Amino acid sequence: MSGVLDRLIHELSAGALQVIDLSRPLGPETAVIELPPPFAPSPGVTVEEISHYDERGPAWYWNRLAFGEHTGTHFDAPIHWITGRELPDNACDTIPADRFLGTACVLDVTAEVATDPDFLLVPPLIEAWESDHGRIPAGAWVLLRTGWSERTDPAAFLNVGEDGPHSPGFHPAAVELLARERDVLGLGVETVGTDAGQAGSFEPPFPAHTIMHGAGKFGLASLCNLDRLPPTGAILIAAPLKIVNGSGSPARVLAIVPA
Ligand code: 23J
Ligand code: MN
Repeated sequence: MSGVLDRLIHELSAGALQVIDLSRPLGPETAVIELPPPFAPSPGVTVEEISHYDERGPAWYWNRLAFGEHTGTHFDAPIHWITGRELPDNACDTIPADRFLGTACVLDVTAEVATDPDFLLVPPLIEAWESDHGRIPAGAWVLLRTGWSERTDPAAFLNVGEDGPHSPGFHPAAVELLARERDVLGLGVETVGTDAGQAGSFEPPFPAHTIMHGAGKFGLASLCNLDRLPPTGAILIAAPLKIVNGSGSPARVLAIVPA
């Protein structure tokens, strides 16, 4: 029991470390982002049986799946956004696999979001978090805990009004700080996308996509169970399918935490 990997397995089986599933179920009920016309819509999930222990396959059951790359709990690759289109190793199949693991910094704005669904994380709140927990290290995932994953009803989760969706996210200055001065691995959120609902009218539009992906960084959307993570110290595993030229992928996102 000397090596770090032996200790990891021992502590997992002894219950000193736990695996937390940060992924939501992926199925026909999964709510997908609603983009206004003239933009092409996200298609949602369809599941079609290929066989079910029947004449189509007497001893096997399997399904044909269809969905957009950005569906449910999913990973955003830099190639998703025009700002990241020319970067090296910017797609699901070319990102080096060691970048699918990182430490997680969890910033809790649940109380603020409870009274303001359009709440945005701003730089002073990042600095306040750092004075409590230490500087966000390079290569860390920054996870925004909002409580939004408790909205299991699709309409409440998307929260679309006449003036578009209302959901929390990051102020452009916060994204700039995290991308350029902290050199994070990426941003993770409980909402349908990494940008706030109203972010289409920000400057720049969709800063969590425009700035992060332009800097070669990633996104994770529709996470859950962030309330089960410590502010620091969790290890996150978030690997997209190895889709050739993929802009993103549903992912099983896991965290390893002290029990
Ligand atoms: C496509 C267009 C705009 C946005 C998105 C997708 C996402 O949020 C996403 O899932 O990456 S804002
Ligand atoms: Mn996405």
